[in-house]
Amino acid sequence: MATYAVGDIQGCFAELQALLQLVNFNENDQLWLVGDLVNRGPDSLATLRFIKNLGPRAKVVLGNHDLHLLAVYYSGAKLKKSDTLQAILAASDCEALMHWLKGQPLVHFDPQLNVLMVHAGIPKTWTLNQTLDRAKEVEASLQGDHCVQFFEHMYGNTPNLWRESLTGYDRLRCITNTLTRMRFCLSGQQLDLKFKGEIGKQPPELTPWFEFYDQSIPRGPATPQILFGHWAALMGQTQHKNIIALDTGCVWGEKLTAICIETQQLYSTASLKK
Ligand SMILES: [Mn+2]
Repeated sequence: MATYAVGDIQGCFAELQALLQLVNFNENDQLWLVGDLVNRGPDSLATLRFIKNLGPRAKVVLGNHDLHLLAVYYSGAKLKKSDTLQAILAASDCEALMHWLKGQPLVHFDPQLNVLMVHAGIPKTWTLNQTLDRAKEVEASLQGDHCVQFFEHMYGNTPNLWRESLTGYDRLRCITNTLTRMRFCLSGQQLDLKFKGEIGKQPPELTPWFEFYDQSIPRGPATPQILFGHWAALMGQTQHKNIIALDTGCVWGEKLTAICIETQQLYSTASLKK
């Protein structure tokens, strides 16, 4: 049995199939997905159906594009010009797919493997248990009776600095933005949420979240490995062996990447985008 974690698919279903073939993915294996299963790419509907049908063999965390799709479906959020979500919204099984997607977590932690998966990243001040608890606050809102209100309040870049005293939708928005949209932070840990580019080209006041995180975590075997996506411009490079970036820009014409968690072997298949 092997566990493969795959970077942002964003509807690149053919590349996902090619990658699974490359690793000889079989019925004893588990598939982890770092989120952004859908949007911008050509076949988000087939991607969602395939992963849902894996049942308990798939572990998914939600990304910002997945949450956007849910907000469009549940609260009538507007589609953007570049969204490629129409086929899902028109599908006969749309409701079942959305219900399944809405039930997925923002963070997945496997204590046996000692691996934590999140779409964007973890702030340096959040312990593992705090991270799981804060993710659960958002998950409870998504899965509860008031998910429409959650989606109506989800969009926005503020508050950009986490504090425990935050309440209500400001608190849920800050947790959601941190776990699903963070890339660069200011020195005081404020989220930037605007600059998406390569490291080295950012404004001087910005630092990647994982540099702060790496400086703050205790060293040793108990520290979980972090798997994340969301940041195609990194092309898999963080320079930290326990912080693994899996988004390698398949939807932008680059490649789709997976890591076998047990062996730490990386695999990738080229984008089919013309
Ligand atoms: Mn993303």
